[in-house]
Amino acid sequence: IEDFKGVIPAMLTPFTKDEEIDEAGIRDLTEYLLSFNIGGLYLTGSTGETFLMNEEERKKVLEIVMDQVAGRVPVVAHIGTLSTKAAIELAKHAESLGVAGISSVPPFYWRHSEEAIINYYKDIVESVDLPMIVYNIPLAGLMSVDTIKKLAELKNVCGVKFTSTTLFEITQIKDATPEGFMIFGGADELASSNLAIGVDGIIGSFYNLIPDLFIQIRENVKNGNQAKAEELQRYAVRIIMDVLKHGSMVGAMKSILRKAGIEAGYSRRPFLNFEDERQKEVVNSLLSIENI
Ligand code: NAY
Repeated sequence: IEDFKGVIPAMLTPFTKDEEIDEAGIRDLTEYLLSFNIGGLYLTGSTGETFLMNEEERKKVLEIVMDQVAGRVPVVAHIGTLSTKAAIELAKHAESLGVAGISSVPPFYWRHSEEAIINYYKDIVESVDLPMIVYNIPLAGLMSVDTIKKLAELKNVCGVKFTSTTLFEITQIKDATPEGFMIFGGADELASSNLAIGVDGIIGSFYNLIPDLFIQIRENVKNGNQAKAEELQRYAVRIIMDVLKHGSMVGAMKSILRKAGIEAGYSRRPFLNFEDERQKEVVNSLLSIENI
């Protein structure tokens, strides 16, 4: 897991037009992403439309990617779901495939108590021998720094992926957790800032679409050229906002990638796919930005 760092795409899951798992597309997209200097792949997370898949499908996607990657970069599998029992099954399956680690959102929807949430993570990490990256994201109910601190005390909880558009909590988490506890920035809008405050890596959706731009941002931060990193980040934010304004972010990104000849496939409903007239609008707005 120590090698899991830098720019890490939260990989899209290509589906066919009729919403089946698109094995060829998954393999193509994997190869495309591996052609950049990425630090790993984060599988079946929000960007991977994980909650639109059943458990068998989630396993299948992971199997295909693990086979295609063949050890070239570390893969972390998001195994989170509403039921501890199901999450453990996914975790064991991921372990059998040789992933570098697992990750999970807290169980959401029922607004569980802190105790139930901690038990959820505890039960998972005790059932496998894999590092766990806790996935803290407002969509699943943002956990407090104090809860993260408690989770960090569990065996094998090695880090947190913090997806928020505020920065200060990352510094609080750093202060509250032991040296070496890994922190991943999850908001692509804040990539340069997250890197500047010393996150181990950035995991996000837009590293499927414009990985090179974020790799350059990281290089500039690493080389002490923060001003250049900020300039590139401003450009990235324009692209992000322009894609987000269409809604159905994953559908919009896939539409752009398809147009660019990358077999990223389609999204599952209710996400929109922008394959009609609106595809032009999605793609054109991006192209007009590129000319700025
Ligand atoms: C995942 O599991 O797919 C992620 O890590 C995604 C993190 C993303 N957050 C959400 C809510 O999708 O990359 C970000 C996000 O799409 C981006 O910052 C644009 O807002």
